[in-house]
Amino acid sequence: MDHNKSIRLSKFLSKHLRHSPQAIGLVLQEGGWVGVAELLAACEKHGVAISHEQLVELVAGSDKQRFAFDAAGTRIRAQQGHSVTVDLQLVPTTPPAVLYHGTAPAALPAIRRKGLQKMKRHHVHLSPDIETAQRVGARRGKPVILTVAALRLHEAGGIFYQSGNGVWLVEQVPPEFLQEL
Ligand code: HQG
Repeated sequence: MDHNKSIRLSKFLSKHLRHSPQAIGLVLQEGGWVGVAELLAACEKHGVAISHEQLVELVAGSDKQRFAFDAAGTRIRAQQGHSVTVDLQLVPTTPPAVLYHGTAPAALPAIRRKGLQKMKRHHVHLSPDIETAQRVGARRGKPVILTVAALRLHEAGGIFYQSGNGVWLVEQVPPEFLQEL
C-alpha cells in the first residue's frame, strides 16, 4: 500500500472509530471496539474498500499506534482521541514526575488563565517526552512546550491514564501545575 493511500485510510478510520461511527452505520461496543468484519463491510459500503490484509498493515504501520486489535484479532478500536462517548476501560496509573504538552502560542493566554482543558476530546493529552510534545504542537505551527508537574497533580487528586500507545490522559491540568519550557 503506498504512503498516500495509508494516510487516507488512516484518516477515514480515525474519523469513524473516534468521532462519527454512525456516519457509516457503526455502533461502538463497550471499550470502543467494533467487529473487524463489520468495519470492513461498512467501509466498503461507503466507498472505501479496505482488505483485511491492508487493515493489518495499517494498524502495524501507524506511526503513533492509533489503532489496536483485541487479543483475538476480531475487533478493532482507536486507542485514544475519541469525541464520541466511549469508556476505554483505562486503568488509573501513577504518572512520572514530569510530562509535556505541545501547543500553539495563540492558546497560551487562555491556558495560563484556565489551565489545560480537554476541549473536544475526552481528556487532555500529554506526551512522555519533549520530542513527542513538539510533534503534537507542530500540527498548529511553531509549538510552545509546557511542562506538567504530573506527579504533583496526581498527588493532589488528578487521575492519570496511559493509553495503549503511550499517550498520557488526564481530565484537566490547572495552571499551577504548568510551566513554559
Ligand atoms: C489547546 C493527535 C485554549 C491544546 C496528537 C491543543 C495528540 C487550550 C488544543 C492528540 C486550552 C486541543 C491530541 C485552553 C488546551 N484554552 N486552548 N484552556 N487547553 N488547549 O487536538 O493535545 O493524530 O484536542 O493545547 O498527536 O493538540 O489525532 O489536542 O492545542 O496525541 O492521533 O487546545 O491528537 O493525535 O487540540 O492533540 P487537540 P492535542 P492524532
